[in-house]
This record gives sequence, structure tokens and C-alpha cells, in this order.
Amino acid sequence: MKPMRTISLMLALIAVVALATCSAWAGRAPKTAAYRLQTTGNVQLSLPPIPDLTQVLYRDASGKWSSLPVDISGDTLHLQIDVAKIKNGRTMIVLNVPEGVNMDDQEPPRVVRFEIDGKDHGTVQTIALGGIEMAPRNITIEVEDDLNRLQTRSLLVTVNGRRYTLRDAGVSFERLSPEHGIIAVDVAKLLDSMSSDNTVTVRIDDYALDEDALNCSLSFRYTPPYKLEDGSLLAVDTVTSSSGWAQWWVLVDGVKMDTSFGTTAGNTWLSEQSAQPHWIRLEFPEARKVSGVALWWAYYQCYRTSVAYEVQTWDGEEWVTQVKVKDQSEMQCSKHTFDPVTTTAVRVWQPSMSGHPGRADYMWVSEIEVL
Ligand SMILES: [Ca+2]
Ligand SMILES: [Ca+2]
Repeated sequence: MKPMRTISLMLALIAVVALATCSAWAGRAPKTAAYRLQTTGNVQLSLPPIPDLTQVLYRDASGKWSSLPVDISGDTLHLQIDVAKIKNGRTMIVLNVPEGVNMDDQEPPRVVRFEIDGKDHGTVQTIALGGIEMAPRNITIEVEDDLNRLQTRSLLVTVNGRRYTLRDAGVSFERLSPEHGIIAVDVAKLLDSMSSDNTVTVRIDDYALDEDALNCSLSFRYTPPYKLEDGSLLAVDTVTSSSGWAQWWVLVDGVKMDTSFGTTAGNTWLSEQSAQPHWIRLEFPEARKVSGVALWWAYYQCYRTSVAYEVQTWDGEEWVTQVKVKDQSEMQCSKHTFDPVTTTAVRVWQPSMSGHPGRADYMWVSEIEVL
């Protein structure tokens, strides 16, 4: 048999302190302990003992718990792990099975419902909203575990990197059963101000002795509007992160791109590349009469005319579609007119994947004019 190497060289041993599952244990010596172990070779371990030790288990290469022989000398437990008997050099060692924990469990809790501002997105863990006009206000995630109780103490919310737990106002948990509950995050309260890229993550674990927790995330992008000389506000869903297109408000500089331009950079607004809808919105300081919109498209090898979109006006409560464009072919300028409407805002809204063919996930415009 090869000699066992010493611990310090290649071993990561992490005590899983979360095993104090019962608050009544506070102040007493733990009756159970668990360690995560990662190693590249056979190891010999020395661990502190716990009272009334009856069982030492480790997860073997097949994922099952197996018992592990222990030598006790003085105040120390001596164990040996054979790397060939564990999977990918990783395992967990448990001293006494914690009360009420289902040891067969290797799955983290799962999402039953992921809701943003009342809209259910289903059982997904990740939601990317793309460019948004207003920050989401509330997140509700219903979670359930099939085998173990949920560990509310593990609940961790981050909002643009800032960490919040159940102790913070804005994070709450409603327990429906020991294995089932509803997490609510008051994003409006926790989000100080929007960045261009915003992320909210929610993490919760069960009491299973595995290495996985449930991780959910919501991301959205925000582009602050640009104020025109007449007080109007110009907004777009997103701006490409590629350099050269930062001055997206060339949308209203009066310059209309044609085939003679050498580059679209600095001459066009280019959205981010995504399957989310893209849009341009103009808000007026006062209601005005509007009877159409003209759009001049980016020219790169050809005019990047979007295939489909809607021209909409704001009626004070919702967007009203005035023109619905479909199957549009390439042209430098698309002019759309309708019966005059008095309104405070106009929006050109391009549904998912309706940009120019081949670049359908972009919207790429040189100039917009409200008629
Ligand atoms: Ca589980
Ligand atoms: Ca322009």
C-alpha cells in the first residue's frame, strides 16, 4: 500500500457548520459534524471528536453513504480516505447522522414558481429581462424540496452585489411546510439605483448533505434616457456594449445614414444582441399631435431594416398600436403615417427576433423622426 500523504499538501477540508439544525443545540457540543473534503490522493485525517460517536460515514464513488473505520487515540479521531473510492476526489464525511436529515438526498430545493411583479415565469431558475423601462418591484419564488427541510438561515439575496438575509427588511420567507415555502424580495426597497447591468440573486439550501443549493437569478439592463433640447426624453431598451456606439442619441442628431458612410459606429443606435424585444421611446414635455414616424436604418453592407415592429402612442394608461409593420424589406427610410393622435409619448417596439434577417436579434437605426 502506498503511504498516505499528509493532509496539508493537497486537501481542502471544510467543516459544514450548518449541521446545528436545531436551535436548542446552541451552547452545547454538537452531536454531529460534517466535513467536505477535496483531495488529489489518499489521505489520513485527524479530526476532533464529538460526544456519543456511533457512526462515521462518507459518500463513496457511487454516491452512496458508506461507513468508514475510525481509530480513536486520546482526543483525536483518525480516518483514512482512499481516493479511488470517492468520486472526482471529492466527498463528505459525517460524524453521526444528523437528526431529521434524509441522507439519500442529493438534490437542492427546486423552483415551483418564479414570479416578477405578478407575472409567473414558471419553474425556471434564471430570468433575463433584457432592457427595461422600469425596475422590477417584487420577486416571488416558491421553492420546495422533495426530501429535506428548507434551511431558512441559508437564504441569501444579493442585489447588484449587496447581500441581504432574512434579517433585512425587504427579504421575507413564508413557510408552507417544512420542505416548502415562498421567498419574497422587495426589489424596489433593496435596489438603490439602477446600473446599466443589474442582477438579483436568491440562494436557498435544504438540510441535505450535498454540495448544492438552489441558485436563482434575475437580470435586467437599464439605459438612462437622453434629454433633447426641447425637453423631450429619448430612451432605448439597451445599447450594445461594443465600443464605438456609446453615443446612441445620434438617433436624433438629424444625420441620416446612407451608403456613403464608412461606419455605423457613432452614426447609429445599435441595441444589444438579444432575443428580447427592442424599442425606442420619445416622451414629450407636453401632449402634442402626432401622425407618424420616420425611421432611417443603419447601413452596413445593406440597410439593416427591421422586418417587424409596431408604432405606438401612449394614451395615458397603455401603449396603443397605430401601425403594425410585418415582412418589411430593405430600405433606407421607413415612413409610417396614421390619423393624428394627441399624445405624450411615441414608441417603436420591435418584438423578439424581428430585426434585419441575419441580425434579427438587433435593432439598428440611424435616425428617428416623429411626424
Ligand atoms: Ca434536497
Ligand atoms: Ca442620426
